[in-house]
Amino acid sequence: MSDGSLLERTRPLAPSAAVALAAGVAGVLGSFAVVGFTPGFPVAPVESLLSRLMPGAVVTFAITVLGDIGQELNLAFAGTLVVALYASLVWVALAFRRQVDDRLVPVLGTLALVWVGTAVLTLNPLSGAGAAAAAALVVAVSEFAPLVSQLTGEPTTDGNGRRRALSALGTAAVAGAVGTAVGRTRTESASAGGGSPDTEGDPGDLDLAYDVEEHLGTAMERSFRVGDMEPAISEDFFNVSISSVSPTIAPADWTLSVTGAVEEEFELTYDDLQAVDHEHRFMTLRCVGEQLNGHKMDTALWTGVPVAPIIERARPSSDCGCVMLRAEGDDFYEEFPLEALEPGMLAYGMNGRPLPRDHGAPVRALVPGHWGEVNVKWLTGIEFLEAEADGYWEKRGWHGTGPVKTVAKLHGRELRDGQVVVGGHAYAGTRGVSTVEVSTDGGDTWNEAELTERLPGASGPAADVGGGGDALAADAARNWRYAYDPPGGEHEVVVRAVERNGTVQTREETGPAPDGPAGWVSDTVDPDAL
Ligand SMILES: Nc1nc2c(c(=O)[nH]1)N[C@H]1C(S)=C(S)[C@@H](COP(=O)(O)O)O[C@H]1N2
Ligand SMILES: [Mo]
Repeated sequence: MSDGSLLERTRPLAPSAAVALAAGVAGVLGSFAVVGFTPGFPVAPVESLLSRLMPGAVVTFAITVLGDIGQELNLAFAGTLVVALYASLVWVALAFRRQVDDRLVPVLGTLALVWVGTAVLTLNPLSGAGAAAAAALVVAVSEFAPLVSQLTGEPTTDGNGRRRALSALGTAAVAGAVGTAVGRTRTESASAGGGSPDTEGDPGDLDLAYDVEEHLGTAMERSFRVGDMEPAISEDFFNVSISSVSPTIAPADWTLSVTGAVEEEFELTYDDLQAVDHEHRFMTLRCVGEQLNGHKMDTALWTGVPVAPIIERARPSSDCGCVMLRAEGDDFYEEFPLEALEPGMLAYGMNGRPLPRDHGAPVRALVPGHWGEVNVKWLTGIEFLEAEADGYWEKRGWHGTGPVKTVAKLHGRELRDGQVVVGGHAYAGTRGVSTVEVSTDGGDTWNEAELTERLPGASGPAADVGGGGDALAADAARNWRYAYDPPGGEHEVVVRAVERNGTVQTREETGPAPDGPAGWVSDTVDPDAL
């Protein structure tokens, strides 16, 4: 039986498709092995492109109805597209095999096509090499496996197609498993301090470990733990980004450009930021797209520098009083009043460690009392505008550039000494929470909950510069809890926060779109189920 016989030429379609598909999957995991979950991963640009092209209404539906699953589906779809792309490239390489009678042709063809395809997608030759090598390995095994069996005298012809397909699948499975394992460690090292593995979570890097430890200790003391609720400082800080794969920016490569309608345009480096006095601030972030009693509201101790001196140095010259923050890494941008940015900070530390990659390493903006979206991560530009403009989310129909809405969440419940205890977090941005009221009869009667002391105010050498030099945190949530004798059977617990000026949290319910969820959180509590 020689190559190029009629039988070889008319080999059934299915095995080739299986080989192409297996090679496609191996290709994706091969690139993952080399670059991990970083922008070099070919699925990343496809996913970003899909989210960018998606009509605002579809994105809003996904956010409000599907929640995080929407983004996961998008990522899975992007992955499928890349597998399909690789499979078609491999298919082309396999088709050549029918023209040119050489087993190396589809192997080399796969190498070249997949490498170029990935490099075009990611501009990352290394990622392309990983993808190409893995895909070509699968093709090589499928090409040479039948030859090996022929040499060892096994019966061939009938089984050839199936053998090709099976050996391809087997190779893809092994390459895939190795690729996944190696890629995970790659992702971890990329996540460390914005790209340099050496700085991974090393508090010493911030040169402030002692202060921070003390602050975090205080925050833990000012926490209530009821059932599943998180303490004052979140252990699992939420994550919202337009791309599933976070940009990777090493501190040494980072610059911040200050441009636009200003007297002086300039650029700052990471070292420039480190050279000026820092401050620590407890601040809460809340996402406009979350559900009313959702978990996209968290508090951390942030370390960085006040924005005010940067604005002063630039000397804004337009009447607009508006500013655009930009992140080149994921092409995100948000516009909002300059006034809101003035008391803000540029953070490079979070809870005593370098800012994690997924939270915007090396530097993000923090805008007190405003919805999460204007707290731009991977910040690379502050542009002072002549006229107002829409941000990324506003172009998609959201209104998330204003102050956060007030909310009291119900996240914990338990039985303690025969009493029901409920608890949660209350937040009113910079308006502050003065009391939280709880009703255990569906809203007929109200009782005052216990509140934790407010978290400490900004500290560190720059604490006064940002206007945050008060003794108490200007923009941090507080914990509440309320214990009561169970009324017997299921009952409706309703919670509402009262702001410092006496304003009671709005009762009227609205969904998250377009300007954040409103209403009182209400939930059924069944003491017998606790
Ligand atoms: N560059 C960039 N910054 C961003 C986003 C983003 O997608 N890209 N998401 C915003 C949104 S919608 C929110 S709610 C917060 C979430 O911050 P976190 O992921 O650190 O919790 O980041 C904001 N900053
Ligand atoms: Mo958000």
